[in-house]
Amino acid sequence: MSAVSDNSQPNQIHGSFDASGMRFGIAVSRFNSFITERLLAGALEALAHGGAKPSQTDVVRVPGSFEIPLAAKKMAQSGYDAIIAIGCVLRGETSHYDYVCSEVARGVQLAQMDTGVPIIFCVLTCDTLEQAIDRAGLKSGNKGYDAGLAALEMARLSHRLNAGAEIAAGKLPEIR
Ligand code: INI
Repeated sequence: MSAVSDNSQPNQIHGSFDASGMRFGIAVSRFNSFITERLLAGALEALAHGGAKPSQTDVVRVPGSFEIPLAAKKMAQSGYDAIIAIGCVLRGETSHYDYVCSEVARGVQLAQMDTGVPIIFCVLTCDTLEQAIDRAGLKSGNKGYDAGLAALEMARLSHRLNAGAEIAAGKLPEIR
């Protein structure tokens, strides 16, 4: 029986924040563009910090958050390494808010599970405009920037997990 050395450790598989060789797609809602354009700027800043050139990213605009899942899914099917979904839903006087929130979250998750491409969820769901402003670069940081970092990390991690067979065999391949 082969003995495993006492100090052997499991392989650690993780992403990184290096954009080299990656293509990113961003689906942005025009509804509440005062907020979503700030989130977009944050996401682009994070991608640039990862080394992404502007030509590595395509930005697609959709009317509202409800339209994000379809655009994100079509982008995920067309060769991007990660997608960022950006929207902002503000609670109104009717139940419309609840339908838009639940459908955009459900649709984005379905799209990423169907395609196997990471889709980062950067859709703010807030009770007030003030809460949204805080999360779009004021008191609570910029959630778009956080989404950009998540896209970098998940794009790389996804490539590494796609090479899972070789990793399982202990042969770490040249992973881009
Ligand atoms: N879309 C948003 O992105 N945010 C909102 O706050 C919002 N509200 O409040 O109505 C909103 N509605 C539009 C919706 O996303 C669709 O574009 C529309 O219903 C057409 O399908």
